[in-house]
Amino acid sequence: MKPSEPAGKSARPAKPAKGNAQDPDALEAVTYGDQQTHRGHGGETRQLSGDGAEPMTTRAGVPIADDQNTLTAGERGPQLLEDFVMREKIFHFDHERIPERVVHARGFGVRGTFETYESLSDITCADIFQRAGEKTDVFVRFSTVAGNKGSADLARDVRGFAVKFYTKEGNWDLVGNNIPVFFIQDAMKFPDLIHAAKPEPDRGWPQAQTAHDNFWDFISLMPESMHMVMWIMSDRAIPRGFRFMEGFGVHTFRFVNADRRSTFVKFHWKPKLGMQSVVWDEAVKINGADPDFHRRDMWNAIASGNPPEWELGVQLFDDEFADRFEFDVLDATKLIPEEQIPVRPIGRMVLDQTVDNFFAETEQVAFCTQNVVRGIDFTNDPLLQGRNFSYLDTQLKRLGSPNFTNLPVNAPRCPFAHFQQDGHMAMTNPTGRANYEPNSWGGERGGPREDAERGFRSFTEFKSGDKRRLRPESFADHYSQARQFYRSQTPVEQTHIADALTFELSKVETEAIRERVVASVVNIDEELAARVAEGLGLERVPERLPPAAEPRDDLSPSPALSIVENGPERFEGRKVGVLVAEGADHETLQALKDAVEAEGSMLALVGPTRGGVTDSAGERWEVAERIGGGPSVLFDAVAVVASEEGAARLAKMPAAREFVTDAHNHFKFIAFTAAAGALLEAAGFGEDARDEGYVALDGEDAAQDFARRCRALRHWPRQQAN
Ligand code: HDE
Repeated sequence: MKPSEPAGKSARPAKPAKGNAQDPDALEAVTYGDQQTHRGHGGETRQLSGDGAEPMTTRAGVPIADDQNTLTAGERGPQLLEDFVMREKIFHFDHERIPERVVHARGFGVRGTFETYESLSDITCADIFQRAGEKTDVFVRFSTVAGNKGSADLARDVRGFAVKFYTKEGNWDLVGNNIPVFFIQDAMKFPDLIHAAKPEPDRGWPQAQTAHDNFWDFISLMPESMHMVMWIMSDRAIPRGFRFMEGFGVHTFRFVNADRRSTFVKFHWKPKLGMQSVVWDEAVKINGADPDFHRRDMWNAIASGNPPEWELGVQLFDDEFADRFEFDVLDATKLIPEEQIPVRPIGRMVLDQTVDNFFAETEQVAFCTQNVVRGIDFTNDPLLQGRNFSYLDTQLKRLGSPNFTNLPVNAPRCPFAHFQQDGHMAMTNPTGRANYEPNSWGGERGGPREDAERGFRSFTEFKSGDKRRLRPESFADHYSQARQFYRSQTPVEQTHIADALTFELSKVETEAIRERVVASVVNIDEELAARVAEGLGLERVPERLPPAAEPRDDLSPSPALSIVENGPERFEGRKVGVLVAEGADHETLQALKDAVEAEGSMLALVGPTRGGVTDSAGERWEVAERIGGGPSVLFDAVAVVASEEGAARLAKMPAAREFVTDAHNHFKFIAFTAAAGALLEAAGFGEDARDEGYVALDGEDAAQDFARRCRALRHWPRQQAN
């Protein structure tokens, strides 16, 4: 394999053009050479000269003289079977696809480094956590769950957050999500859950959406899913980008130290840029305007030298806590509130490299929950145990060979040696005489040996019992934490949950299903159920579904569960979209750019053409998006900078009016020059309709004030005022 190239090597650094922070992915200057490979008429192809390029070859390494025309007998004659160049090319093309992942098909992978803060040798002997400052390569794949590989990024969905650590003692895969709980308690129900969420089998839709009968039918009959349902109806399911998401290992794992002492552990990833989500209407529109919004956001952040960063934190606890905790720590539909066990930061991860090739890495990366290393172990969580079978199994189906660990993205970066051999694409067969053990061949011929000292040993835990199919009683409470989650949200977020439930259930055609879900919600919060019932036009709130265990009312709210409560302190890493017209005021544009960049954010101009605009001082600014192609949903905050004449022109453009209308409806901060007022008015936001989220760019510090205000991300009082 080619050694991995440093970040940004393939994507050229951004041109220092004013006002446009986007990496233009500049092309090298190209010239048309005189190396014409056409043969006769019709087959004419303009070739780039490709100075210094290596010769193109077949897969057998034979240089190719003509990549344009098939071998034929005579100018207009039949093609010849002997044309191995053409046959090989088509043969390989025919086999380019592999099965997409049955879940998490749409993903985006990036590379980076994990750095350990301090030695954790007292709690785990995992090599990665022994030395402060230890750096470990990682590969991370973010994903949505329900949609196909080509679905849109902003689906209302859980996001996968899978991390492969290439440690010095083997690969450790922490295959998590951006939500700390799961729908089901037993892996046995996973195929049902996914079937219900995916397109319905007779009609083949909907794509990447849970807003349909089958999904809600299943949910209404599986009360254990209701805690997770609160999360997927919340803003967590429509993140602003991967960079703004938390990640969770979900299950309770074990750390095991050198003395074989075990500590329970739950893993958390905390984004340095803080959490952020979009609003639903915005998500729907982003899917149309830029279905690749999340992957583009990540790519651009890395290419522009702003790699995203997360802290890895752990909640550590012992048997005594597990016994006294209100719920079973083996139940993946429950979390441990951070207020009960604080998250202790143990390291940081910086993702600073895009992949060289999407298929080779992102598509072929094979995460396996079974990949744990010495010092990290499983618990008896039935979901985790089921996953340990599924992930290995699924790789064979997708990658087609038990040798998938030979692929560079999956291969350990530490020495490895075993007697496993052969199979499709065997590349690392043992080389000595022995391919079995025990053997009496010495030295290199004898091959590897077990290592009782350094080898992985399962934590010894005594368990016995009758062989039965039984859900533990301790898993029976399905509603208490759903209620705790809902009550830990701010009113703004509670409204989003009520709206999301109403939206999703409105798409359900069968009234009985709609009612059954609301009947289940009654167990969580009656007021929420009443809001949804009203939104659906139900005559009354249905009788609650009888719960398996009475929901508790005594769990304290957990502020850590709210996104709005835990907003970032800075506007860093965000993007301001500035709607401009020719002749926009130079000073204002410059002040805005300086202020936004001082916050660590980017400014992108949206103008009449991609050709750029000239400001009042005659200076040329690059335009990142054409009006109509760059709606305000693509930005975190917006500004309108235009002269009177320019604003009058903008006011006549539906896309420009919509730019402002959407920004207003999505509660964004809106800065504007006095002259731009004409556009605001045309969009229906005359002076009387403007709230505190509007910032007039009139005074000396106005631009700075705007940038500071943007730290709140959205002007939520506008939502509350509606
Ligand atoms: Fe997965 N899951 N899962 N899952 N999962 C897969 O493995 C499965 C679950 C998660 O970016 C599959 O390689 C079962 C929980 C992520 O490549 C498959 C159960 C959590 C990814 C599979 C679960 C996850 C997957 C499909 C119930 C969060 C994407 C392709 C017991 C902790 C990894 C593949 C990537 C992928 C099975 C539940 C996260 C089919 C049986 C809980 C992030 O093996």
